[in-house]
Amino acid sequence: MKALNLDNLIRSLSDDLRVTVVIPTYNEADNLPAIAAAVFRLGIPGLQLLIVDDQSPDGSGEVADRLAAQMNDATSGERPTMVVIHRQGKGGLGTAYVAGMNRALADGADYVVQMDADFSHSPEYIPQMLGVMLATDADVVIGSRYVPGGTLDERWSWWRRFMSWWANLYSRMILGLRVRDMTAGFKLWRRQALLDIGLENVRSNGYSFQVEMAYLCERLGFRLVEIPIHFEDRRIGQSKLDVPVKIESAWRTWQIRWRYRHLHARPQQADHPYAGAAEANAALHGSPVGNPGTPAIDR
Ligand SMILES: Nc1nc2c(ncn2[C@@H]2O[C@H](COP(=O)(O)OP(=O)(O)O)[C@@H](O)[C@H]2O)c(=O)[nH]1
Ligand SMILES: [Mg+2]
Repeated sequence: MKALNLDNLIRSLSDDLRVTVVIPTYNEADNLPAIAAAVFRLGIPGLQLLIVDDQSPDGSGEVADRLAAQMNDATSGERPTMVVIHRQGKGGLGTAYVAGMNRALADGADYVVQMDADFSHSPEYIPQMLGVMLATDADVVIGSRYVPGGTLDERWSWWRRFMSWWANLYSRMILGLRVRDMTAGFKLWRRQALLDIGLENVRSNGYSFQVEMAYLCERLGFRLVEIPIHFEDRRIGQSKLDVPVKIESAWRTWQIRWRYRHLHARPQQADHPYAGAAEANAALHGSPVGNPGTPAIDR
């Protein structure tokens, strides 16, 4: 039997796939042209790249605007190939993702990829992630460092390895989750999964944004698939997630456990895989999913 070629599968289906890749940037001017080129080189028809920049002092926002103008001039699709959101000042990773994901959903994306600008998350995995999502009916596919086959950059010091291992163990133990890579920032989301989560309620802003999203996925009964990736150290520039962000993540883990203590996934209904999750979420938030209303969550 011929082996399944995921790239071919994606290309044959991609007329119907509206994929948006969301990349938040803060001082990534030197990475942006290369990462944008690498994403577009995948050749996934209809793919949109969405940059969320926070007035980066190094001019990332202007670099993104220039790239978007070039890309959109050269293509004539139903929707723009590249979009840039400019926010006023450094607002944090979590709110940048929420802004980008909301825009992607409003613009009709069926699949949303989240990833760093710094090549830690190789765009080469995106076709595989899409293939796995389509083949397994997963709601979320996670590019994971901590499943068999996943690897970390050899240049990571023992201290960074230890801190990453510790952050994962800490949040998994406190929240009682099965996901292996709790702080993974490389994910593919199905549209309905993001709608069911209710992004307007997500509070965490640093690494804990990833933890809160992973927690909601498991509690809402989503199908999660982790695929192994090689995680490369950022090629250029420095990490934007500093010590205060790490401290935020430590206490947020407890807050996440407290806020969502009443959240349980309902049994899923055969004809609508999300029905249970949506209902549970609506009950939790005290308002229909997708309607901001007044959420009934402990703050
Ligand atoms: N818009 C925006 N992007 C951010 C912010 N903080 C980090 N980023 C971006 O989020 C991604 C992850 O941050 P990074 O520094 O790579 O974190 P690390 O991989 O954990 O060291 C990168 O693309 C950053 O440029 C922020 O406050 N606002
Ligand atoms: Mg990074």
